Amino acid sequence: MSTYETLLSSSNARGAAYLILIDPDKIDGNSFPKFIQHSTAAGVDGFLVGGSLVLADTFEDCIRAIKKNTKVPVVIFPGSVQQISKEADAILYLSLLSGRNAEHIIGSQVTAAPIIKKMKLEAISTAYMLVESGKTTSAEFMSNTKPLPRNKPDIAVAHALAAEYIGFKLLYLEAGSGAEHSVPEEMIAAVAKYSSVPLIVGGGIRTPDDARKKVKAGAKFVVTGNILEKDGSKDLIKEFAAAIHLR
Ligand code: 1GP
Repeated sequence: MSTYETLLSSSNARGAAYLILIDPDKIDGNSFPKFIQHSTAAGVDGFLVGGSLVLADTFEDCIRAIKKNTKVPVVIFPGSVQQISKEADAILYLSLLSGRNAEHIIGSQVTAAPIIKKMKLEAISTAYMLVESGKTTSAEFMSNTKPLPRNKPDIAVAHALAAEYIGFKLLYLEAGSGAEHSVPEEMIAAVAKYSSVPLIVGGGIRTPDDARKKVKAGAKFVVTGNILEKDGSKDLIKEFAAAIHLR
């Protein structure tokens, strides 16, 4: 089974799936293996690894450390073409569809494609859509693109339909890491109504209750990052998993 199929089957079996985003710059080497183990025991369905900026020289070590301590998929969520490694199970092959910056729609993808091929890494084509969320986020600043207006679900739907017709395997509605406001439920519901492509939602989700709202609105995957850097306790992860898994 491919990693894409594994992720989808977890989401289908549980009603939705819970993904934890790991920023290699923010991990504490000593407690990290335990964190991965207890996250897995708490019911996490997969790990994403990456960031808008990865300053530390530990990207690959970080992936190895996760792989050593879990059996669930470990997928690269690249912030740049530097973030590619054969140690991962797959890579989200992102195209920043909400933006109009050709470099992030097709430029970096062309640079990365031969590297991914050589590594025999599974590429999961993902239409990445930034959504306005209050203050400027790192993703917005670094990509030099304008996010989708948060009060215009119809614009998000048009982008999602375009993504579906082009053939993307996943849609990612992203408020940005540490976003002031997460993606609005109205937008998630509108996108889920008109597009059958599985939907990932992330950015600024700080409570299990908020995570559940995203699932109820139509998210097939919910991602949390920052909040676990503040409180990475097994209890909180369990609460997130229980809120996201409808069954
Ligand atoms: C994943 O960027 C998000 O889509 C993660 O956001 O760090 O705010 O949870 P947080």
